[in-house]
Amino acid sequence: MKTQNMNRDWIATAATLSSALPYLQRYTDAIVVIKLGGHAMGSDAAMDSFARDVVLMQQVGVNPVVVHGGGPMINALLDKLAIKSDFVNGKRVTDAATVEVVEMVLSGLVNKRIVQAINRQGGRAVGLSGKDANLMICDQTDPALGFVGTPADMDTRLLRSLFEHDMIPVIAPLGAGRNGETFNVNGDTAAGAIAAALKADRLLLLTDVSGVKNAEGEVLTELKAAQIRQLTADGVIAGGMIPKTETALDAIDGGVRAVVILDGRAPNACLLELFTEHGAGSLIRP
Ligand code: X2W
Repeated sequence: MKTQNMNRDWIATAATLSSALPYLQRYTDAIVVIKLGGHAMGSDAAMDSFARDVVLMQQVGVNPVVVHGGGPMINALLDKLAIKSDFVNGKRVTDAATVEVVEMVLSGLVNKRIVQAINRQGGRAVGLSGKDANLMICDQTDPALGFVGTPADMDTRLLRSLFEHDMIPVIAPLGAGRNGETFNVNGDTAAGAIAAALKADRLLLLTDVSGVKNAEGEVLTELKAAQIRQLTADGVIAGGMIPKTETALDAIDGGVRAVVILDGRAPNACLLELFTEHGAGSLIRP
């Protein structure tokens, strides 16, 4: 027998769906690039929940693109192989042995885990790296970093043809060099470059912090690019947040309409951001 409580739950569900209508309409045909960092990839249950959100987005007319990291997973395999690894300004110093491990872990293990999770929720995800169809041709960032690349020439035709077929690109942050090299690209940098090349409506940077904070430690829910520059000059934005805010500013300069830095560990973080009045994390606009 059905109880009244259950009825009340259904009524609440229907009300939630109804209140989402203006947001669903706003995002029809929108391109939303989602950066899933290694630290934001938790348990299988959390991955399934993320995958469900991505499939729901696609189902309601958004074109989602997932760009992932996997720094902790690369560290784990480098440790097993007894290969030492250092970071300079948030970028991994990448020699010839290291770049092979980076490609194996990112394009292999991590990429396929995400693809499979999305497909298990009824989506059709396709795993790629920046090498596929010349999506992301890179220049060397700095000889001192070895095989670390900066995205230079982008070709998004493959992504657009996947959108036409309702397929969801899942992209590992590796790029080809002009002389046959493999370049390791910081995941945030890759997501920003792909979002800019697509002139995306939103870039969601899913991380393990709740957003950009002011000097009092409160999350700022809406910021202009100029405020980011000021907070950085004042030393309020510091440490690991700097690569995120730099990516956000570059993406906005490159034509992305808005960037959101949010906690990917929060349940349904992407849905909360896109389809409710509440939003989540810090929204950065030009
Ligand atoms: C990163 C790529 C993975 C990444 C690395 O080797 O760790 C560089 O540092 P997260 O999980 O997003 O940090 N590449 C050049 O960015 O992973």
